[in-house]
Amino acid sequence: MADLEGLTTSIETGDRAAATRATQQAIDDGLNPQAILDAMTAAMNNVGGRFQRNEIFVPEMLIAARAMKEATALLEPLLVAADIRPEATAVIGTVKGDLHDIGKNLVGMMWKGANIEVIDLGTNVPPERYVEAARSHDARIIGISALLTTTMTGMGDVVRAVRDAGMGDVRIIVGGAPVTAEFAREIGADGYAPDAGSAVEVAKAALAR
Ligand code: B1M
Repeated sequence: MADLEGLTTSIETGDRAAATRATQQAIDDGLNPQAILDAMTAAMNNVGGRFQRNEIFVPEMLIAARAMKEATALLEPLLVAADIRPEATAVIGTVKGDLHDIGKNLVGMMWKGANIEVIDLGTNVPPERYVEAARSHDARIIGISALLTTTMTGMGDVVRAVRDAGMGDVRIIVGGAPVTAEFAREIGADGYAPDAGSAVEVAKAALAR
């Protein structure tokens, strides 16, 4: 029987086998994918809090992140609709200097599920790479993720690089834990999403403009 609390605990402790088992069980039992994802995200929030209180350190964060990644990979097919022609292409990446990619990957999955083709540039992406990829893939959306207060300022560099390249019709959407709607406005982004679910609505609204 599905055990979402057990799923949270197994990700928190970095037990990959238990995390994937619990995820598969929850899927097989027909639980709502969003509820499964919420149990996983709760684990990462607990991990973040414990890191802040110096109860755990980077290696523990890393093994929790690995367990989360393996577990979310099982969820991906449920979040992605198959066999439909993409409405638009988006390139997505985590900003230069930043290696966090779980949130970015979730946004990518949700966009795929919303019929947007996603070109994932990975992490530590410099501004010129977003520009080149958007141009070569004829993308209409650029998604930038940042998890660190020290790297979020780099999002402004990406916006400038895209505008300087004369790509005014490309919509830039930003997000990540330290990012706010006000910050997004300040740097001239076209949209801000606080989570992967709302990133779909924000992308659709940006495409409709
Ligand atoms: Co890091 N880390 N980390 N870390 N880490 C945080 C972010 C931190 C808040 C922990 C803490 O202190 N409580 C803190 C940042 C403090 C700050 O700047 N304010 C921190 C730190 C300090 C660091 C290091 C500097 C630690 C060190 O080395 N001393 C270091 C930096 C490395 C670097 O990037 N250069 C570091 C390293 C790491 C690991 C590598 C160990 C690992 C990342 C592994 C990986 O991603 N592959 C890691 C982890 C796992 C975390 C926490 C625990 C979890 C992040 C996560 O995956 N959350 C995190 C604490 C926390 O967030 N509670 C922390 C789950 C994920 C689903 O949420 O990414 O927020 P999130 O994504 C959400 C939304 O933000 C939004 O949608 C997602 C889903 O709903 N969203 C978007 C994200 N991107 C979006 C883009 C959009 C729209 C919405 O549009 C394009």
